[in-house]
Amino acid sequence: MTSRHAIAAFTVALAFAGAARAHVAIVEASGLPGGAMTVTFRISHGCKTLATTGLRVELPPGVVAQTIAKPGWNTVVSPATASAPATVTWRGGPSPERTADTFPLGLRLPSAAGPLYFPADQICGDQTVRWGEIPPRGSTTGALSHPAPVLIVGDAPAAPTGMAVHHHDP
Ligand SMILES: [Cu+2]
Repeated sequence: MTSRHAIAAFTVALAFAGAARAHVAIVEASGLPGGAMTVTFRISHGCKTLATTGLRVELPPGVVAQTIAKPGWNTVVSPATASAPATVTWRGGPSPERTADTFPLGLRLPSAAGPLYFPADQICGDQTVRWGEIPPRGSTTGALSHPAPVLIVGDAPAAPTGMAVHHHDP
């Protein structure tokens, strides 16, 4: 194992460590620099007692998105402006309060390695829950209460984050 591989593997391990507390997260742990891939944003439940009616994610600079049809939902990509990042917004559903749901998106990744954060707003009618916390460089999202979804760009193989089971007190 080269040191470059070791670093990538370690970074993916950090991503796994953060996944257990992630409530809105990207299922795939990693992707290849410059690669095209389909990622899946997963919500674990609604906003406390409310059903989910929308999800909006901010795209990191250098990431290009292509919508993928999701039955019952309308998906819109909005380009970046001088003051705001590009976003992808899904509207539809609703996804019931205690139900997980998945939102697929095609991505073209930048060529630089490193973590990419996708701050997200989970929309439940007129309420919004922000999943936008980004950890200090080199640390994990594990200690954050509302971490942003993260994808690691590196040369480790993609692997699921094992977040199928999710439990906490609301
Ligand atoms: Cu949760």
